[in-house]
Amino acid sequence: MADIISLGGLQVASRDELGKALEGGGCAASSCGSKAGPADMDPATWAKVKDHPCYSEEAHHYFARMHVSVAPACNIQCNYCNRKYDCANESRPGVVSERLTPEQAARKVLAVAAEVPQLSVLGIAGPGDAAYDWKKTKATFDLVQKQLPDIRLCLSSNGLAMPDHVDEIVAMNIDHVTLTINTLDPEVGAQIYPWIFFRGKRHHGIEAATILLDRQMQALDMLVARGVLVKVNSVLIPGINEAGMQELNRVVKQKGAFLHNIMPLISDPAHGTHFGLTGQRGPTAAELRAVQDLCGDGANLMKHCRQCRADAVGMLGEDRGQEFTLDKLPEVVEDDGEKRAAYRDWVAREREDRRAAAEAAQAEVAVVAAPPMLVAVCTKGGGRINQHFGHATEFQIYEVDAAGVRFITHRRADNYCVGGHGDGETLSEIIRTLDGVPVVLCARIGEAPRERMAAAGIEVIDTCAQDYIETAILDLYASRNRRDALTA
Ligand code: CLF
Ligand code: SF4
Repeated sequence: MADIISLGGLQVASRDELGKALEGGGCAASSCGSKAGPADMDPATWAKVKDHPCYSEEAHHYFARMHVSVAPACNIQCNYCNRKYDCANESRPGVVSERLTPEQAARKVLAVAAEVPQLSVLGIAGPGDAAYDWKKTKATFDLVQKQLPDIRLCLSSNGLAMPDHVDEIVAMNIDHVTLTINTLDPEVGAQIYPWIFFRGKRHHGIEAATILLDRQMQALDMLVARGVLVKVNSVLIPGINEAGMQELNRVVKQKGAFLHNIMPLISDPAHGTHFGLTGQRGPTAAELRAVQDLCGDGANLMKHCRQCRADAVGMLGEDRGQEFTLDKLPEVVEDDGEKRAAYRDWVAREREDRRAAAEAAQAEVAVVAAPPMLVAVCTKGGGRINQHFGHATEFQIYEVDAAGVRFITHRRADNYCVGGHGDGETLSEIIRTLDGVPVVLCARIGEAPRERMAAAGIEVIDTCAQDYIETAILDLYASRNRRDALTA
């Protein structure tokens, strides 16, 4: 008898059926717009990133991560952090995650792996510092590696303790490490870090920032030299560190960082952080984009970060953490990895198909001489336009021109449709959120919201349901420009 494979709400009888079920009933055209694909790097690096939703923009359409919050101790103070909450170097501030022992965490990872075939990475990203609270980090990773050798391990740190653990990190096959580096200038650092605790002593001001920066650079050099992929996170703090961001980007690229993730400061008095209480604001979307654009020639930028929770579970942009809280975990979990293997086979085929179609669609726009266009997309994952407008809680924003299609950012909004009814106030908010974006592609939209969006100057198109995102955008851009040329 064929094995039944269950994926979310789907139950299918074979790997081929799993593929079909995930593809949906849509058009066969496909594309891959991610510029960082196998053609852009050596095979060993591609093998490390192809299933990692944070290190590969393309992979974030297919793969899920989960975090476990096991290492709460921290050795520095950041002015954007309140220790009651998650580590704001990687996660959304003002959120409290469920703290676990290494044994509880390993049980949770097993339970999630059995239910979520997209799971490819386990990360430890606060609260606290995974390299400083090392014993708990290591114990967790050791347990998980024994049970689930196909799950990649990933950790995030402020870097101060990191040089002490590089040998173990390499020995444990942890091949993805995030270092948060906010500045190269100790005087700027002193405005971000009031103190650090290093080698049994507390340091303040410029002295503290100098030690931290030296250790961060040492950690970056050591990890890169040992073949670990390093992502550098930088929290963009207007008026404090934005002037040095381009130089920071250049230096981390020169030192071999794989990605640079420039994240907006999220500051709110309710979070009780120094910056929140003293009125330090975060950057606007335009300010963040301007800094990212300045860094275009430096380290590859990550633009799809969702600043997720320290106990997040699922695809980036979704959080299934509440389905897997400690009280809901089964005592015994059976997992043979079959569902994950089937899913990965399907993704490999799907990616090839997308790439072939992308090349064809790209050829159509290569001759277009027109300004770039922004397009918002509603998607549930799989790289397809497969979400109802009313269900979208975020819009993925792409830019297209003759050079091709590029992911720019995501913009969050409450979903318009709740309990089968549209909410006019939410629609007004969505219109504000989509400021400057003239077109939305979605799987479906009702007539009433379509008309209101059109009145606000935003066209919503639902004739490309289930198409691959990049192909649909390229086709739209090419056909618009053909039409404009005919009517000129
Ligand atoms: Fe987690 Fe971070 Fe690893 Fe990803 S998250 S430890 S690298 S597995 Fe990813 Fe989340 Fe952004 Fe982090 S979207 S907050 S970058
Ligand atoms: Fe908070 Fe993370 Fe900074 Fe520690 S490293 S103070 S947990 S933001």
